Amino acid sequence: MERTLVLIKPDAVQRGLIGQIISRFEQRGLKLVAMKFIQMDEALAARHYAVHQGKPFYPGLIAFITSGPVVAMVWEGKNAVATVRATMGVTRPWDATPGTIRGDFGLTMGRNLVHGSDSVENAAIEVALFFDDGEFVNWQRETERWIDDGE
Ligand code: IDP
Ligand code: MG
Repeated sequence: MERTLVLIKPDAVQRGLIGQIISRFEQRGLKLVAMKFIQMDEALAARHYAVHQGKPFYPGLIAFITSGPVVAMVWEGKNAVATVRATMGVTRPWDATPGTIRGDFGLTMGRNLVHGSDSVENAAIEVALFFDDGEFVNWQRETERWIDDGE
């Protein structure tokens, strides 16, 4: 079963959109297995956005992601990585399809509300960056057979 990291970024927290954003992933059928409300420090931000180091927007990105609290979550399900990315919408909110999080709530790239891992490989790395083994909740969802066809 795939797992992926989602961050509700500081802009979405400040705008009071935590509940609506979590609802999108819940409604999609993904299963929440870990969650915490944290303020990221520079070190964590630098590790999380290491691939963007050296790019012109990097300093602004680090300043933004550490500017206020974020909600960090791990969502589980078949094709969880791709499903989260599709639910979020593309990076540039002006290109994001209405009905996606960025397409419904976003206007600019530097305030695009959510982060989601972009590959299964990166998801494993990012999940481990934010969560220790003991922070996952192993629970049985009673609606599972109405969501996952078992194929
Ligand atoms: P993603 O969040 O959709 O995966 P990435 O390309 O991984 O997009 O970029 C990480 C984050 O950096 C974006 O979500 C966005 O907030 C910011 N970002 C990316 N490119 C730019 C840019 O050209 N200008 C400003 N911010 C950018
Ligand atoms: Mg990315």
